[in-house]
Amino acid sequence: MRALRGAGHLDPLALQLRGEFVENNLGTEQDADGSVTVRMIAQQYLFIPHCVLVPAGVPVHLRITSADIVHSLRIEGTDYSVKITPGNVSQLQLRFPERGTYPTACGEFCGAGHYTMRSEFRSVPQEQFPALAKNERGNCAAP
Ligand SMILES: [Cu+2]
Repeated sequence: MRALRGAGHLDPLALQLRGEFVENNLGTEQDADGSVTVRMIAQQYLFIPHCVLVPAGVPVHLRITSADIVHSLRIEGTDYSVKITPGNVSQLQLRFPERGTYPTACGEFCGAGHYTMRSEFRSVPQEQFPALAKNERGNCAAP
């Protein structure tokens, strides 16, 4: 098991290069206990991945960091909201009981493109969530 990084030890400029938030580690990962972990990056003016596929009704552990400045992720129609700061991993426990599309938006004014900084969670019945191989990550574009 990899050592946990302490808060403030992520280099925002090196997210694509090494560590937990490299590109092929983003998206939805199935955990052994049936829950899932979602890793995302926020940056001016988008969330990566842009669309996150999750199974309905299971615990979702969100881990998100920023590549530049302070943002926040708000999930519309829910109470879920989390502040995202560069150098740190913000965590949030989510659950989407119903199938559906949950639009998200940045809740922290972050510049000219702030109002276009949107993404979505797509919750599908568990049996429609694709079975992922070990080390595979799911997203809306997956078959
Ligand atoms: Cu923002």
